[in-house]
Amino acid sequence: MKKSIIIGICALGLLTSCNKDEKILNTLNDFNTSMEEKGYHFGDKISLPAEVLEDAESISISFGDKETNTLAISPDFFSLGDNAVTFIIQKKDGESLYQDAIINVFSKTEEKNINFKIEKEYNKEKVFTQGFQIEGNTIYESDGQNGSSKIWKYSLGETTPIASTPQPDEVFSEGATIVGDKVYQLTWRNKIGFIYDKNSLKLLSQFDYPNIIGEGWGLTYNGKELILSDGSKNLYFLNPEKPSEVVRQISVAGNKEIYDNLNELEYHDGFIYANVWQKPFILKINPKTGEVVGKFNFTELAKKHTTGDDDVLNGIAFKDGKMLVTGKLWDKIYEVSF
Ligand SMILES: [Ca+2]
Repeated sequence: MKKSIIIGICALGLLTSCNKDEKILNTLNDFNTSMEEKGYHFGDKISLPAEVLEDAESISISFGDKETNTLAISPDFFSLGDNAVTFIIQKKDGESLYQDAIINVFSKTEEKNINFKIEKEYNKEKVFTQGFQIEGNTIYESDGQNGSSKIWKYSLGETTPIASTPQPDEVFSEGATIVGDKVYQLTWRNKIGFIYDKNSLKLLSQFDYPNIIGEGWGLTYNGKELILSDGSKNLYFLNPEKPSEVVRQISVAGNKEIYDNLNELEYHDGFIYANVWQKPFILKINPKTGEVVGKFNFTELAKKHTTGDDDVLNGIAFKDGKMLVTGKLWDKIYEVSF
């Protein structure tokens, strides 16, 4: 009889403790969910509800490979955009509680809508535009899809190739950019990039992707580093001499919005311009922080060409300070001043 009472008390004790733990975790989960839309900015502190704090000896946030116990939104731990983390509550009784959460970090200032004017339009060969750049009056373009991928160049407004190099059938071409007297070109899931002679577009060599990069999407060059998008919210900076290593990376977000699916890119005058896949927007991004400072809305232009999932806005180049924009399977290039 005595034995069963003791067991009964223990079980009751455990149950109370279990209920309390569950309540703490539910409160934490509700709090984190409520903060997702509002998000945080760098420098903010995470003010957890009193119920979460009262039994805690310490609370840390784990990112898997690193951990912080300051509850501060520091760029040393958090990136712009969504961060998948685990809260670890070390309780005063020695037990630990774990709760997964998404913490969104947004840029402090709101991205401006950039006013623009369409000055001119040029005819264009309908190809699956994945990489797009101009030097002088010559367009260098990477054309995608398995079985018909190529790198080619032609004069703006023309459709006759000056030079063209096809890829093997299993290669799906993606972003491309000019680096000195060479052209670098990405592939989608082949995990290799190609380097061509800019003049002849003859293949010179190829390179493997850094391990962290699963897919190649957009590519540009800031005069020192290649900048690569992989369809996520991240942009990767690579040394063109050692393109199989990532030098650094940034994540891209605006004031209220995370932008992933970053696609075709162009570096111009201190900023990165990026298409967002299947969206009629071009973002202007601070290359140091990843903050979106401005946004072009090309909805009206996209309406003229976009009929499905494939024929979307995708192609940014700069010619004499004006932006050239086009899309996959579009038969026009537009010259835009802003
Ligand atoms: Ca481009």
